[in-house]
Amino acid sequence: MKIAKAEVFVHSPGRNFVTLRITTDDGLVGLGDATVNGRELAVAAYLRDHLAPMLIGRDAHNIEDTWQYFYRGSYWRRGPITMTAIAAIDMALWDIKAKAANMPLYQLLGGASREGCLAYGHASGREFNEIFDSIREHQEKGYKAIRVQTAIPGLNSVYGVAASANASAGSGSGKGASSERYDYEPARRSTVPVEEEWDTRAYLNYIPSVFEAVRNEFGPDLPLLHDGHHRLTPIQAARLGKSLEPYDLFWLEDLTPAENTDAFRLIRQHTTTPLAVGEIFNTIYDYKDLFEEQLIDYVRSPVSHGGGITPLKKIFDYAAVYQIKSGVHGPTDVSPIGHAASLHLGMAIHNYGISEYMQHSSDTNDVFQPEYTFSDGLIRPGTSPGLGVSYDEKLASQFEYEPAYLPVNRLKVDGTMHDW
Ligand code: GCO
Ligand code: MG
Repeated sequence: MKIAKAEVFVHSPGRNFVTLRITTDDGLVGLGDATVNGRELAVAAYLRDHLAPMLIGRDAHNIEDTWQYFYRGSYWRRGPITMTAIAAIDMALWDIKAKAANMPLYQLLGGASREGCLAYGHASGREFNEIFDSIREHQEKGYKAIRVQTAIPGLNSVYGVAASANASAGSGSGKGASSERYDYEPARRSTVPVEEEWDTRAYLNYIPSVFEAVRNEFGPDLPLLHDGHHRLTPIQAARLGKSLEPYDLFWLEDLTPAENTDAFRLIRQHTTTPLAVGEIFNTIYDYKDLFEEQLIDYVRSPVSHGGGITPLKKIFDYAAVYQIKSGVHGPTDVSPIGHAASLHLGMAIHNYGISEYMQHSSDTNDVFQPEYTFSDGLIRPGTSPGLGVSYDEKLASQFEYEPAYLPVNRLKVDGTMHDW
């Protein structure tokens, strides 16, 4: 089963996605998600110009060897662009192998360890009542765990907070729904990023009151999560973890800039709030010390940014040694192919924890036709062979790529560039 074709598509059904399609000489097709939000064309070029020609003629069955060939063989290892490109190849080859075996992918990865994968949704609001409504809306849609993000008094806009109350989760429909989603998850279409302001003191002082209000309104049972988006220093993160302990969070995510993993030692000394990190990590080496010193509780890497199914399975197995679980990144900039890949892996591993699941717009779903379903808090993969996702190239080509960027932050007090 030789690889005959490797094509790269960059289109924008709802938002920008980079998609790899590998076809074998016997006609099997595998899909890979190569999307890096705001840097799409860099991955597309890396794949199209450098990796795709080397794929032609390789045996599509030899997934481990192909992964090592691109990881070890390139000399230039690691990094989000490289690893996302390799991840897309890996995903597509697993899709093909599962189709050749006539099985949904999770069967090849060890079979189902659970009925479905617990998912959390995103609630947000500008003030308490809006947050409560958004939580209720998510509960009505079936979510059993909810991330809560809030506006901060004195700041114009805060990343991760819906611009309007009706821009939160939902199935959405038509192009209007897609553009609303841009406000919610602000990768705005523009040639330069929008600039937002940030004030850590205001954030730290305000946030405990939000979780106190949410707990008073919804009681002790609802699992609540929160994302810090890398904006704190280690001691500020420690303070946040400690101040939120009375509200029993499921996790606090990305409190400090991710490259300084030493920060977790300090944070961990001060708080029992569980910690999640890794959505911008791309190899096992990013996690090694965090695992061995038991400094985190959840691994955030999705298949698409963690190098593929092949290495992420190893990362999860390594995490299991330390009772650390998966908590995979699942925003809308991970395409349905990437979601499906993480989902199949999540079905199979023992140490599954939770997945983020922001629902895609109808334009996105029309192009990718994902088979997975969401109900009663769980996402379930379909039953068809492979990943259970397809790609309608003709429809996709109607949505042209347009540059879109995450916002950048400057400190409100003096305009200094701040961390993501
Ligand atoms: C999350 C995130 C996202 C990312 C975005 C980057 O869902 O937890 O932090 O909102 O910022 O996916 O592309
Ligand atoms: Mg995050």
